[in-house]
Amino acid sequence: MSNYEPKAEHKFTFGLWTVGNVGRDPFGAPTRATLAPHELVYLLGEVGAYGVNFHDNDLIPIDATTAERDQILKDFKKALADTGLKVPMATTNLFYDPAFKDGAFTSNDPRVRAYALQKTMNAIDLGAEFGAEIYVFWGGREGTESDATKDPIESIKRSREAMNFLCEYVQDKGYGMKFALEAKPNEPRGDIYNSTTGHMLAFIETLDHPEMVGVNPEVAHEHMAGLNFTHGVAQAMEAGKLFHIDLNDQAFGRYDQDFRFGMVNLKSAFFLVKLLEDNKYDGNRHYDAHAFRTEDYEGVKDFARGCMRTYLILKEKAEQFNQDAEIQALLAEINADDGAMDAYKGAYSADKAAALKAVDFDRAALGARGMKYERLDQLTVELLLGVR
Ligand code: DIG
Ligand code: MN
Ligand code: MN
Repeated sequence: MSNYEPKAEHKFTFGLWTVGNVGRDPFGAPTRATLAPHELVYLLGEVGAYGVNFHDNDLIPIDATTAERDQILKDFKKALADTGLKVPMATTNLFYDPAFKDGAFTSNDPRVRAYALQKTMNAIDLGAEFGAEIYVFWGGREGTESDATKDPIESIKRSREAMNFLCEYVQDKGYGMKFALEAKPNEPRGDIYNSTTGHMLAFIETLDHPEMVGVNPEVAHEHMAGLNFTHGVAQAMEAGKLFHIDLNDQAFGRYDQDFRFGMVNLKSAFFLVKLLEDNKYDGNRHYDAHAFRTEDYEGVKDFARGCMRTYLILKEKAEQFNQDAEIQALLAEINADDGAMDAYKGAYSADKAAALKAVDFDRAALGARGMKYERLDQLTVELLLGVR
């Protein structure tokens, strides 16, 4: 039996808000006590995580006194030193406080927009203090319930102005951080701007410093939009913009469930892990997920271990897929190329276009070919079921 124990090299990380989730939901009170940040670091150390991430207010409550802040930071730093955990990513809570009820960077109130910039600069400073190299932006409140309230083009401009300002702040401070933008289609707002990873990739290209900015796709959020998560991640990866990733799971057509990785869609989780591993993704594997509300903290540890074990088991399945002789023979046959079309590949030329227009294709034969995808997918399913 292989060893599915997490190691630092796997770069498995969790946010304080994930294992620290107290089980509150819109219809129920917390089912778990609140643990302090340093207690959560020890919990993550116990289960074998590589790193811990935080929103500014996960670590320092928004109304903390200076003395409280100093004590929290002292305890947190000691826990990091004791466990060896890193802080690879930080982010800002621009969604919980009532001040952000109408958004942060896209709020209709210019004082809120300015306060959001101030809060984010301070949170960036805090992340830099712990060596965070990735800074995530999730605009949970950047949106509308009624489009009577905001001009969507003005909202794009406000978002761009904020990102340009904050990119230059990071450059000015010499932090060397990169930004990762996280999309979500809705919840908590009726509709959230830049609703999918694809929207974010387009938005990034309109910024003054696009080289500093990538994406942080989340499984649950793309599933909420009814999309194939692996395809979105592939597009970000191919564009050199996969700066971070939020792993979890999510049934389609549901509110944001943030389930344990692989809990719902094992097959799509397999293709995601295969994509990341085949392409030697070297970023953090962040689990933005939380345990069922039914769990105590032993159950939270089960949740965290399950996230990491499932990833490692699927990583082994991907290696097995790549070494499976029958699967690989099928893929070779499916992708066979006799070179007959080589003259028409690659960049355009007038000669190439003229020659291609003169080719007489046997359309019936093209349509009659059996692709053997049923066999290939069945072999994949049987590999995942453990009978290959
Ligand atoms: C929710 O999916 C968001 C926030 O938790 C956080 O800002 C971001 C970082 O993973 N994900
Ligand atoms: Mn989510
Ligand atoms: Mn997330």
